[in-house]
Amino acid sequence: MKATLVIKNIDNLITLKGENKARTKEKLRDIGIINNGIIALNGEKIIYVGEGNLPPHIVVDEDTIVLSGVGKTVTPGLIDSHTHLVHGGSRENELAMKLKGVSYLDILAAGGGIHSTVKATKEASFDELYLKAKKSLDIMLSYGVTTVEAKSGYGIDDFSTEIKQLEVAKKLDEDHPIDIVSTFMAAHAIPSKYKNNPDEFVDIIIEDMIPKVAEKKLAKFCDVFCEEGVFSIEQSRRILLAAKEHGMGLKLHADEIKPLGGAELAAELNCITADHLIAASDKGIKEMAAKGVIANLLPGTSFNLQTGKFARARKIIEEGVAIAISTDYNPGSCPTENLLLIMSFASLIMKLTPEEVITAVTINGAAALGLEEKVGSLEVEKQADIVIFDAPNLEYIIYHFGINHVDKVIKKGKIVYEKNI
Ligand code: IZC
Ligand code: ZN
Repeated sequence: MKATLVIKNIDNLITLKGENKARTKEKLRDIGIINNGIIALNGEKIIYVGEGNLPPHIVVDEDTIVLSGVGKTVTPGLIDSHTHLVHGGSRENELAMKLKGVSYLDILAAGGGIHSTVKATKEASFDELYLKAKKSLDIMLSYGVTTVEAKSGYGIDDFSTEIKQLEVAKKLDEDHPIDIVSTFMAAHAIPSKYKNNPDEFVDIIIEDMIPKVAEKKLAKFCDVFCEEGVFSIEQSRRILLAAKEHGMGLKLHADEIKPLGGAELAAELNCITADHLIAASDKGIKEMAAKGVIANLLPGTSFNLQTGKFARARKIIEEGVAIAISTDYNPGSCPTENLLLIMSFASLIMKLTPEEVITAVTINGAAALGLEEKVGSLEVEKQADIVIFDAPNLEYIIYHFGINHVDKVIKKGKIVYEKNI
């Protein structure tokens, strides 16, 4: 078979070879490294992964692009499985309040926070939202990210804005090298109009919005911000059960700030992920392990909220829960697209090993989006989404933090980003 692209003499080829499912416990550290590795692609697919030279049945001719992997570390394309990508405006005005100690939930309760982004997103045109999100995707791609989840949630009761966000994400999925997976999240804040009767808004989400989003096939998943002063456990349960009936996968912003029992609810409903989990209880973590719910950990948000509290990642792993790691890119609680920085936070602050971190942003990130059969590891037949790092080993990428070590990004077999130095 003809190879269209080959990377040879790769110092550290990190394959993540193994079962196409979220990895737990010691399997989180089994990342399938090949020294002096070689990988061959044909079109969008991987056709060979091994050590040394290619076997005779893989044909290299004058049309084959051949790249050197000397001094390089190669990984699967990184997956950012929790972002609020499409939004208008930004919230740097909150910095002064944060520095004075005003909390995220206090800013929200005072009508700021998410509500100010709702206003900016309503006012922005489709094209403005598209160009802003595209700029973020270009940054993400430069950091080695090849698949991104994007939530709506800045229209809340204004359904046309929710749809506008999802349609922007859909168009970007078509136009941009990065694959985008959409999540419907009108349940992101209680609109001021429904402050005194939030259940009425919950009814609207269930009866009007979810059926229409499902019919238009605009979202693979549904998510709820289950938090004190936002959506209660009971309201979150009702919304997610309705989404399930309409064929959507379930996600939950669980126990981010207050310990409401979000982890327990995610387990009860068989959510694909429970995200944040900073205040998750021991019981909730155990129940997630029993049900195979993936913990999506977002240390950049803890850093930005300045509470000093991070998810208990080591405990979560010990209990047998699979972990993913994401940026949570959003204009309020984590305004960065830089997944590499978040990976360093996951290691340096949450005490994850580099092996656990890379697994969390590749095969486990893929599983967090239901894409584990297609991406997340470098194996024959998988989609050729690959990052070449200008780094001698994985530890170096995590340890030498805040720097972009990406040399090239390959998406569906094509070089889509190259560092220009
Ligand atoms: O805009 O504040 N946590 N939702 C829940 C967010 C953060 C995004 C935001
Ligand atoms: Zn979020």
